[in-house]
Amino acid sequence: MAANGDATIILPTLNEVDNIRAMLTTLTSLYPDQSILVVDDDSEDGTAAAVRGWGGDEDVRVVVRDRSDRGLSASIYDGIRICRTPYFVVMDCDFQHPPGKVADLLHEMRDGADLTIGVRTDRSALTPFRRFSSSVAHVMAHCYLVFRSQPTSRDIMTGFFAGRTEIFQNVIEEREDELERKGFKALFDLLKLCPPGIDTREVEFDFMPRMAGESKISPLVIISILRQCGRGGKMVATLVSRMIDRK
Ligand SMILES: Nc1nc2c(ncn2[C@@H]2O[C@H](COP(=O)(O)OP(=O)(O)O)[C@@H](O)[C@H]2O)c(=O)[nH]1
Ligand SMILES: [Mg+2]
Repeated sequence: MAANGDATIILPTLNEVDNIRAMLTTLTSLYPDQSILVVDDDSEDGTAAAVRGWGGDEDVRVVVRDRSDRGLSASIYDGIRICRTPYFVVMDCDFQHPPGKVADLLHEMRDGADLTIGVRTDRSALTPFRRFSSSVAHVMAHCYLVFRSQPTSRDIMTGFFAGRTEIFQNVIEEREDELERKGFKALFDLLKLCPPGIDTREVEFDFMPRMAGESKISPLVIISILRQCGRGGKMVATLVSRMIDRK
């Protein structure tokens, strides 16, 4: 990636062929100097081929991951790991995170932030059950972060955030064993494991409805969050999963 911009926009994808071209067109027109890295989990629908055939822009790359290691968080960590710009931005490729808001995240980063979190204000695009489970998961995660004296946020469950690459590449390398690679909420792990004194900021945005396709997030996301809450959380998550399996 030879872009002269200072950021890489990381787009994790799983079966997003109906969104990816429009997202690339939008991002490259808004941010022509920045790099775009699509981290695809070997989608069956041709998402990676769509990126390759998109127009040959050398600042738009796709990495296809091995199916045996499928996972949203794992894709995000791998994207950050190979990022070559001072900043990175993680966002969905389904237009739920407004592309125009990337500029606001990067503004905070250039102003000295180490981590800038996109906080969802209007969540009406979520079903009531998703809203409820997201709130419960947020409270659990928030208590855990406060207990460990780590930075927290008004929206730990968001998938829209920007970070200083060097800091988070170190976290991912040095704390690899503590990352929940199969999880959905990478930001929670990064908040848990980052140096406690980092400069963390927030930018508000309205969470939009998906442009096309369907959500891949399991309604049992709460169990996955529990798994991210230390040894005790993992034990409870295992118990709950067994109870559900028995039904
Ligand atoms: N690489 C990868 N991307 C994923 C996976 N699951 C979801 N995604 C992508 O992550 C983003 C958020 O997923 P989505 O299903 O929209 O979650 P929601 O917005 O919480 O309903 C989208 O761009 C998805 O294509 C996965 O297992 N691997
Ligand atoms: Mg989405």
